[in-house]
Order: sequence, then structure tokens, then C-alpha cells
Amino acid sequence: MADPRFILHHYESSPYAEKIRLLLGRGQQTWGSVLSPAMPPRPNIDPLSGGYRRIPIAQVGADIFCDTAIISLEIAGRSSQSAMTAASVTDDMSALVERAESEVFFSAIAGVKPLKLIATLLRLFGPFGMIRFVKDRGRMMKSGTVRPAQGDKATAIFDRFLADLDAMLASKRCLSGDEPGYADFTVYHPIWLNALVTGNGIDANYAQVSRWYQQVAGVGHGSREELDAATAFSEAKDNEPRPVPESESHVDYLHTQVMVAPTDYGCEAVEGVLVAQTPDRWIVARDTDEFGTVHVHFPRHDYAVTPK
Ligand SMILES: N[C@@H](CCC(=O)N[C@@H](CS)C(=O)NCC(=O)O)C(=O)O
Repeated sequence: MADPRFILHHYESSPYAEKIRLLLGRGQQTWGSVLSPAMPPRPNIDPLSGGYRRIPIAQVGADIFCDTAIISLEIAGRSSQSAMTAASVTDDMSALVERAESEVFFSAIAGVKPLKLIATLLRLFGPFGMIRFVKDRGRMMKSGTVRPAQGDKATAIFDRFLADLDAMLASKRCLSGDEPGYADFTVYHPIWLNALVTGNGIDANYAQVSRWYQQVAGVGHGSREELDAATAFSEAKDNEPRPVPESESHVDYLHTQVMVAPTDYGCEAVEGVLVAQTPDRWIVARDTDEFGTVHVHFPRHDYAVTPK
């Protein structure tokens, strides 16, 4: 049987998914796209992941990859390009990259004027969809542990980020060198989100950011083929999970029933048997009636394992 293909479960307006779509472009990959709703329930992926609530999620046969930290490792393994994973982020970039996926990500939306935000949400989801979306995200953040800045504070965080990025790009074409890589895609996606929501281009005061933004966008998404959920399900059913990597020597709860969940937001847990723990990931085996055994991979940073 042919090797299972790389499938991305995502929605168009998801910034973290845009980070992965660009990594796929940089790696010149051919990939299958399954579109998910922008909020749970997600019938295309919930049965495979076991309830991890965030997007994107990647799938290769009966292996399911949660979080862009793990998905990028999978793409890097399929591509001959360097600078495709978090490990490539140099020390001088790491603070900026870290900010992009914490306070800046939330500020990219929280700093937008309410009327503008409502107009965008109405355009994307319609009136009922907008109400459902706002309620859903409110619940998600309430049950999480992060408390993002709002209003003017958020606007200031976002502006300071653009100014710092502009200064950094004065002496280099991209954060990852001459060509965009993991650091660039990570810093780019909250800016992309803000542009999507406001409908504005990059502020003309930030000429370096403008120049760089065009270059990153120009990477494209590789070769994307739309699939339906039934095709993704068949790939899970028709394939066995890959052999698991060797675990670290002392692992709590190995081969026992556990729950794995993010610790920041969207903290819904996935239950299964912990079958591997390596420095970069946990792998949980789920036995399902529909697909047989699937393995769900999680990063360790910002996630926790607890016994069931
Ligand atoms: N650390 C996660 C964060 C992913 C994330 O926050 N994704 C957003 C969409 S861009 C999300 O899942 N929001 C809630 C939802 O879509 O249900 C990653 O790197 O994948």
C-alpha cells in the first residue's frame, strides 16, 4: 500500500493553520486539506483526535499530530529544507518568537476596534454564527489559564511588536536568514490574523515589516488537494500507527491510561494509553471502533499528562 499522505485539518481563517500552510509551502509539499468548522464540534477530526479542541491538527494514516510545534517536526521530516522547526530559532530571535505566540497572538484580535471586529465576524460567520463564535471563544478563554490584555493595552502590545520586528529586519532579509523559516512563519501568523480582521495592510511606518511580509506570503502553500472527512477516516482505518520511538528511561504512567491536555487554553483532555514519552512529545494510543488504534502525538511544552 502507498505511504499515507499528509493531511491538514484546518479552517481558512486560522492563523496557526496559516503558519503550517506556509511551512508546507516552504517544504514544497503536496498535501491533503480537510476543512474543519471554526468552532467545535468538529466531526471531521474529533473522532480521530479524541477531543483535542484546537486547530490545526495533522494526520498521517493512523497518526494524529496536535499543535504546530509537533506538526512542524513532521513537515521538516518530509522536506529537505532547513529551519523548519522551533529548534532552528536562534537565541536572539527566541524572545520575539515567544511573544508572537503568546501576548501578540491574543492582541492581534483584542486590539481591534469592536465595530470592525463585529463586521469581520459577521462577514465570516453570519449573525448566528457570530454569536456562537463569540460565546465559544469566551468559554474557551474562561476555562483556560491565560488572561490576555484587552483594548488599548492590546493595541500597544501589537504596535510594539511591529516596531521591534521592523528594527530586527533592518539588518537581515528574514528572521531565519535569506529565506523565511520557522521563526518567520511564527512571527507572521498573528500579523496575518490582524490584517485579516482589520482589512488593513501593514502600517507604512514599518517598511521592513512590509517588505518581509510580502516575501513570507510569497512562499505560498505548496500543492494542496481538497479531501472530504471520509477520505481522512479511510486513511486512519486502512493504516496502522507507526512504530513508536523509544521512551526516556524514567516515565511516569507509561503503558497506563492517562489524560493529555494543554495547560494554557482550549484545555480539553484526550484520553488513552501513554505509549511513548520522548524529549519532544507524548504519544497516546486510542482504541476506537471506527478506525482501530490511532496514536495521538502532543508536544510537552504547555501540555500536561495526568493519570486517569
Ligand atoms: N499551541 C497551539 C495553538 C493553536 C491555536 O490556538 N489555534 C487556534 C486557531 S488559530 C484555536 O484552536 N482556537 C480555538 C478553536 O479554533 O477552536 C498550536 O501551536 O497549534
